[in-house]
Amino acid sequence: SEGPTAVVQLEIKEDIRTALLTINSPKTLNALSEQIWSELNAHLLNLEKDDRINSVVVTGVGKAFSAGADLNQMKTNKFPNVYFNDYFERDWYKILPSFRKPIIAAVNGYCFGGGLELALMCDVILASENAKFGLPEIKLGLFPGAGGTQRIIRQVGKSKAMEMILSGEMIDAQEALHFKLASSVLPPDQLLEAALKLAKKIGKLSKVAVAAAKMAVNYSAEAGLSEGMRYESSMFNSLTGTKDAKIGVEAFLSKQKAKFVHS
Ligand code: CO8
Repeated sequence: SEGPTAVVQLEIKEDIRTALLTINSPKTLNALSEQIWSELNAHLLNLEKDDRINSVVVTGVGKAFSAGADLNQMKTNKFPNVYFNDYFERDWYKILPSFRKPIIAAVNGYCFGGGLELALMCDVILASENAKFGLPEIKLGLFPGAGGTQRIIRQVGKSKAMEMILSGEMIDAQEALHFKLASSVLPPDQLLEAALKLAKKIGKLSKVAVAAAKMAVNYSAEAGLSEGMRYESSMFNSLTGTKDAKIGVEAFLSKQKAKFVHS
């Protein structure tokens, strides 16, 4: 066959309406090569249109979720080719954050640099007990360049964000939990199960309501409170006109389980 072997594995779990994306490049600790980004993006673009899928779980093989940008590729960067190839503004930068369906990051180990920035673009982070989170770019004479400086502060607050970004030191799973970077910490052998369980719960709900909820929550990062509430309110009003909202409310009142039609 032509081209390099795929390094991002896609598994469609139709029964729970979930897609599992696994980064499988353990020899470089799942460092984010151009190939990994482009495979991730290609999968996401397909999954967004895939009616079988309501939510996505992303994880990594081996001892890392991802150790960040692929430094072998980064070392060949020169300003003109970075600039003219739009290295820091290309699709990978936009597809994940604007993906409409929920994405759960199941962080199984090292989650560094661009890897943490990838996790921060997801909606929920679940951490394994042996996960380690860090933004070590400063140690390379750089700083986080894929949303890290903007997103980490919203999770952990200024003091911890500055500590992580300025020192490049990592934090463990318990600290990540304490600073609200992760929503829970699980034994390594239960991490994926927990992520899929959450995905399954979401998968049973109205796809349109879930997508709207995700958009409304993410909008809080862009807007002030009154503008955000106007957005919330117009989204909410629109949702009341969906079939699913009718089905959901009627099912509750008649003490039955809602069977959503996702429209
Ligand atoms: N890129 C390429 N290869 C890597 C990377 C990486 N980021 N990280 C680890 N590797 C390789 C190592 O070179 C090593 O290869 P080899 O076996 O051939 O020597 C192999 O993975 C295993 O790594 P270690 O031997 O170092 O494993 P340890 O368990 O001793 O240490 C660590 C694990 C602590 C995670 C360590 O590997 C480390 O510090 N890695 C570098 C982390 C780092 O600096 N990441 C930040 C990169 S910069 C960045 O992410 C900027 C993002 C900007 C946006 C980019 C979008 C694409």
